[in-house]
Amino acid sequence: MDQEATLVIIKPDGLKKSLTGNILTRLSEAKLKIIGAKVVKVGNDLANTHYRHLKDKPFFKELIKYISGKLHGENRVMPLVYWGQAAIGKVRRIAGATNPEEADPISIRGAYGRILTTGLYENVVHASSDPDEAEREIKLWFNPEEIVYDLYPAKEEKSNNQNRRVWQ
Ligand code: IDP
Ligand code: MG
Repeated sequence: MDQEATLVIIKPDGLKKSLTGNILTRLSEAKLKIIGAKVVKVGNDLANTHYRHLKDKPFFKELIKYISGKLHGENRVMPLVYWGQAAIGKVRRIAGATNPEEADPISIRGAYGRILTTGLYENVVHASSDPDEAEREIKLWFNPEEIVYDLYPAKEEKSNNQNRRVWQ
């Protein structure tokens, strides 16, 4: 298995419930490297772009409210890039199944997730599910200079007379 990168997002419920430390501890079991991390305020555009492939689902509106913090009065999320051998699968296993009721009780979602009365799965973390999704999501949430490794091709761009790196 090749080295690969994957995106994890600690969702607003994870931050609201002070689970950041627990989640990072669980993820450290995979022995992957964190190569990017930050705290981000999620607006509607970022939320809609991140979940655009789910826009026809009945839970989409609630999902956008959830990831943009409107269900928790907490519009922070914590995106992280993990890197290493078979990173995508390892992180998905530790995160657990999408439905927290079906997730392994010792996975992050099984331990800390719940199903809201609206039916939405409030499941604490996001994790990329395949290499294409990981690339799209990492490029959406991070600029090249916010990641320690050169994961994908980037180029210099001049803006306000300053050079900065953007994804190609
Ligand atoms: P994933 O997060 O396990 O990759 P996706 O299908 O990508 O699952 O869905 C994105 C998010 O939408 C889930 O993490 C969960 O919060 C929510 N979600 C997915 N499927 C359902 C559902 O059937 N009912 C309610 N919420 C759902
Ligand atoms: Mg998904």
